[in-house]
Amino acid sequence: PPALPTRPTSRSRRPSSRRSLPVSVKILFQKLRVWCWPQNIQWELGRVQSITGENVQIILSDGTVVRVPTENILPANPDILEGVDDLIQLSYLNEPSVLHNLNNRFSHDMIYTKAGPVLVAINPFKKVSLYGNDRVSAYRQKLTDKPHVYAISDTAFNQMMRAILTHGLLHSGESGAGKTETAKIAMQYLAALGGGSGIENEVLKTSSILESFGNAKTLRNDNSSRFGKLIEIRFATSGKICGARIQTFSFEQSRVVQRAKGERSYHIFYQLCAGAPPRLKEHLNLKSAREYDYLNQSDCLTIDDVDDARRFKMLMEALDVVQIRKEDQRSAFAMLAAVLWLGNISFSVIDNENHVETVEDEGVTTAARLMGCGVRDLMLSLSTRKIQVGNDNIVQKLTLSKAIDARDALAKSIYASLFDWLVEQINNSLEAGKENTGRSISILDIYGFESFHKNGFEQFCINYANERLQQHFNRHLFKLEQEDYTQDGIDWTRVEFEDNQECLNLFEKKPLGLLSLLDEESNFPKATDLTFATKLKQHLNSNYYFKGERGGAFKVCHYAGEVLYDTSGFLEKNRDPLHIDFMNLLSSCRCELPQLFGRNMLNESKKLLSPLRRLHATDSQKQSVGAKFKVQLFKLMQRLENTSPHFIRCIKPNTKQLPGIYDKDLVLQQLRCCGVLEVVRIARSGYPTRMTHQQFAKRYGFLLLEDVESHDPLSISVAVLQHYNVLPDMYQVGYTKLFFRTGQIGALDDARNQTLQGILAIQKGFRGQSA
Ligand code: AOV
Ligand code: MG
Repeated sequence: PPALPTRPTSRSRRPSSRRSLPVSVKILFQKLRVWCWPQNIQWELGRVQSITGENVQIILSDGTVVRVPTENILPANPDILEGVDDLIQLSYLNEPSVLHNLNNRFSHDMIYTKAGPVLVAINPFKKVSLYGNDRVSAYRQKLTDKPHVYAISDTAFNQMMRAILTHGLLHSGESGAGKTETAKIAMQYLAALGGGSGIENEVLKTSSILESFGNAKTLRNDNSSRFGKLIEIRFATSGKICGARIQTFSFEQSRVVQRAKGERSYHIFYQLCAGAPPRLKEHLNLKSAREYDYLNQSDCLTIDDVDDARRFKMLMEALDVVQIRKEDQRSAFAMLAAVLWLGNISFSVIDNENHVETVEDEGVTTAARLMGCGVRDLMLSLSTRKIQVGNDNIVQKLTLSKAIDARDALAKSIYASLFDWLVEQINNSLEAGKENTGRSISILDIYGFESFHKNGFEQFCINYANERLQQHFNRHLFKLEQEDYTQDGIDWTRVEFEDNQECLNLFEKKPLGLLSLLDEESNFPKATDLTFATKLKQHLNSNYYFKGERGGAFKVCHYAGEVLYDTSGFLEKNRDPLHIDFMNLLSSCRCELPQLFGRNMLNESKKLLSPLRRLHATDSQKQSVGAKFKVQLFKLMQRLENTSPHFIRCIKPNTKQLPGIYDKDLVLQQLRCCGVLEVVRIARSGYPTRMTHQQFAKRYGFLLLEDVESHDPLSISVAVLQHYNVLPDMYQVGYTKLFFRTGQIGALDDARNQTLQGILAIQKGFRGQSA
């Protein structure tokens, strides 16, 4: 059998029930269109010329003739099915056919394709003429039914207005696959649909604000989201947007102080340095980006085709639109500058034990001025630590590395607090005094799955979140769907799918899961990243989804591929240490924002320190970064459970971020990971429409034009189906429900509408006569 093309991160250690090789063509005959696998490179399209025993001679599209064993052949779809809108329509559903169909569409800029209930979106990496007012109105007026984010948003909107109140548009895909862009396009459509109140403009502007503060250039994506976002757009009974609420989660703080070469910190820093107007610049003592250590360390200050100064102007306008007061804006910029200046603070070693003092220079004086605290206070809190011994306070000098860690921790938490504050301000403006009708469409856009050469704690969290989201996808499209069939007793052959529950267990199990073990080790004073790695190996090496590696490394078999994690920094990042001295310093600041940050942090830590709390401490209150992350993720999943989901799978066609390149292996890997073929298989052989016997009898029973009152709902239902000649393989009768294949209910509804119109006409005529 053909070796399946795999990427280096293929899931070689997983059980491969789903990955069974495609069944080859059973009946071969001359001129049959087939896919063949001649040289173990890729699938090629050809026609059968002759068959001798186990070998087949095939003429490829370019005229070459190859001999291929029969098991390396799969049926190809007829010409007429080239580039179909929905993969359901393919006669032969195999990997080369699906790849070919998507490629065909992609090369004609048709980047959207339906895969049953799921929308597949392939990133074009260029402007495509699929958007704008004309397109929006075409979808609104149902002049087109081509697959599109507009179409899926329209469906959600209509369902929300008619029956189910809450919906979710859930974007998933690898880093750089187009989740954020697609989410924005969906938002634009909803804003056009529910526009008029003016609030839609505010909603749209939030994206660019949050992108400035929460996105950065990474090696995978020039505009990579480093936080997760769920924006709930609320609608009035009239269908107009009446408010919104943003929930963000797990923000990548470490980027503020360090990151890989070739990556940038958050866009806002470069935008501020490039675009601040002269007076602001002077007030903040702002220099160019290259003069800040926090920015220049990763050898990357600009992004091709991006004008940071112009972006800053746009940002200031957007901040006005969401009604952030000018003085608050200025305080926020001051905090950004303070973070940058903190990074330039240096220390001098004062004894042979490596203890340090803070150097009194431009860095520390400017940072202190911007934060509104005394220079001496800041210098002291950076280089010393107060500890309590019995009833006495002792001041301890810090070593160089500890002082640098402390400085970085302060910078990170100021930035993270600023981000949270910003989201809160935006929410206040979006929610203020708005009615809540319960109608909403939530749009989920998180950071995509990441696998770099070196993967740290950040990737560990990001990929864990993606694993959870994949579980949600599986549950809805495979588990719940099929459970419904079997529970209702209909005849159904199960479609297998790759369940990722085991991998989630590896993360979440107590006490022997990755997160628990990490917390345990983080609480242990003498532990190091290496002892953590050893502990993992000790307890988890028999787990199928885990593999201990040399040094401090380990591998996890994610649904989207194997990832090698390096444990260095795990413990420190999980502890997230901000010393109480800093909290006190912040809450004593003269400027409003740092005070606010300090107070919030103090409140949180007080919660932690109170003995009663500690006694009842649950996971959420232990507050390690990993544990907090898990709680946030569960809260998010809970909210998603209460919405009717619409899935959008974004696909990255190449890793170069370039238009026109369709890397088949890369696309195939992503299609496999998210189980696109299986979804189509279920959709094709499944029964997407279902109604209880009662519902059906009530809706269609009157069509029989006879006394239906005396019969039970099931008998009426079956009589209707027979009367309208619905073929037996087009529906199934379950214990409580009737299940229909695609399109069947549409035909019945047509008949119903005709009859209703007939009745109406007769009534009118009758009324006309009597007048
Ligand atoms: P992501 O959200 O999935 O990655 P983005 O939405 O940021 O990916 O997309 C990456 C880049 O692809 C964008 O900056 C655009 O240049 C381009 N792009 C995506 N979709 C489209 C489209 N429909 N039309 C034109 N260009 C597009 V990450 O946030 O890294 O997981 O954490
Ligand atoms: Mg994104």
